[in-house]
Amino acid sequence: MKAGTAIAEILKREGIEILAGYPVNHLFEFAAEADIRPIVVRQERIGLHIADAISRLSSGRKIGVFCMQHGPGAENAFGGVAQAFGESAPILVLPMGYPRRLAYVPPNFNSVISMRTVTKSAEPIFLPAEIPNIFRRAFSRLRNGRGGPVLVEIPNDIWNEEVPEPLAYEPVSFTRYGPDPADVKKAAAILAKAQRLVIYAGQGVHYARAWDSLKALAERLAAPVVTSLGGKSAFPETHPLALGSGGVSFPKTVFEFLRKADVIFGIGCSFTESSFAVKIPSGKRIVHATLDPDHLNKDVRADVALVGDAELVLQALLAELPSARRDSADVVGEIASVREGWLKEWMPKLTSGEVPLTPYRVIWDLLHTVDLHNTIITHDAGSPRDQLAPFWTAVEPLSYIGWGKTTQLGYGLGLAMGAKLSHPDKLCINVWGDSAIGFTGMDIETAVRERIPILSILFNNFSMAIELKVMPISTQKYRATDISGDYAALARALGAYGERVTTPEEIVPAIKRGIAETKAGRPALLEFITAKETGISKFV
Ligand SMILES: Cc1ncc(C[n+]2csc(CCOP(=O)(O)OP(=O)(O)O)c2C)c(N)n1
Ligand SMILES: [Mg+2]
Repeated sequence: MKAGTAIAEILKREGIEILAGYPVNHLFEFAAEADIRPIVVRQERIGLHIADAISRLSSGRKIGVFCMQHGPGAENAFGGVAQAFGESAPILVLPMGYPRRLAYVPPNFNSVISMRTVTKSAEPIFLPAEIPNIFRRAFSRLRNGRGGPVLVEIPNDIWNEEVPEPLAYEPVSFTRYGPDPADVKKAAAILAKAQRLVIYAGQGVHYARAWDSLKALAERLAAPVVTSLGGKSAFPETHPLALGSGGVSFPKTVFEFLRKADVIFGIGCSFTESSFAVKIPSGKRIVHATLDPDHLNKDVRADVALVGDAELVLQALLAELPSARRDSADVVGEIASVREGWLKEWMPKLTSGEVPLTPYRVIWDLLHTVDLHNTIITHDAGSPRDQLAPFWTAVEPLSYIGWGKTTQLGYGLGLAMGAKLSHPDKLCINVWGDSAIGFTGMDIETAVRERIPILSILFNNFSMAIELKVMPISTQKYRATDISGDYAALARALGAYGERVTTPEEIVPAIKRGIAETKAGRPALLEFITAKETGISKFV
């Protein structure tokens, strides 16, 4: 069998149904022959972001795959691979490579060499007969341990070479690993004795599908739960013990409870120090449970470390802890009162009748218009992230795609498209600003052409508002932070539904029209003309 046929057959056996990418890469043809649907994007980053969402929303059970050309395609894909690396998203990246005799000759771009710093592993194919071994290694890395892009470079001169038959490939298995029982005992003792325990849940809870166990532990210990941005929606934010998520911005509940905590239990998180993660206050006892031992004592020192799958860790702790539930009345009352005070302060913005609109009013109206149980939403980089995350109430696991280890403008569109491909029956939304659309906006055409009816919520304030405080002189002297565009018209020109909204009364009706369009199979972009809002919910 031909090398190309063998690779497509391996993908098929691994359950791959979609191949996102940008030509030329001959895998498209071999894969289409094997009934794997191609999604051809308008630029490489978007395809990687689509693959990223496919992996995330299946907790890594269905792997997102992306292919691109050698040279320019691979060069242009670097950003998307780096974003997935920052986010630990397990995606399979399949660049074509220069013919083997030229692959290591400058100035040819060699993906294996150049992307090694942003991949979990990167391996070239030299011998067709090795294809099953190479992909067995690749899928094992994708399915086990902490995620990240895994790259296999396919030289352009290998496609039609022979692979021995029958093809020796069986899908690889998942393996979970759990914590040392001695450490579980120590951790349980600390958690049981804590006076003001806070649970900090990261995206490892999503990958382990440990949502029920997290809830059981929080309820057993009457412990409030904060999530990282990546962990958002791992704990229902309508639960009386929910504090909300921590990023650049966060609800006051997050700040108050972390500040007053005596013990913080991190589960499925890296505790990475980042501008996009809430600061972990010093002087706390830390119990850190993570899949990756490399995360231990990286940015935050752990008093007790638990290495393993979040579900196995939580199950082990639940078995070790006293089975009686602690009374949660006091802590629940305290959370409710802090939240109430905080929301009261924000209510004027959230319900503002101002023109230009405040983005907060749009977010608030959106939150109260959609069916939260059937919605998946993601933010973009910059202000829209910081405006949306504290106020969006995620009720179902994986209903919020949060991110922020690195934050490339334009990431949200591809994520929403990957979400819609994974869940055609759900409303999939990306919320972005007029800077973000500048990066990936042309791929609205991909959403139209590939029948991926997402709802795009755009805040157009004709500015990079978040940079106003950073660039006051350049703004005043040269208007360097001004940008402009008619993005509803752009969406229409690309075949989507596009509507510009300028008044508060039109917000909800426009959202309803947008949703109706998506239900009829057409992507919709609602362009809200907003103020240059720079206020965010933040406490120090
Ligand atoms: C690729 C990339 N380049 C630069 C940045 C830095 N950055 C973050 S937000 C932002 C501007 C955001 O403007 P906009 O999306 O219009 O939101 P606004 O602040 O105006 O509400 C910039 C330049 C980034 N996140 N990603
Ligand atoms: Mg803007």
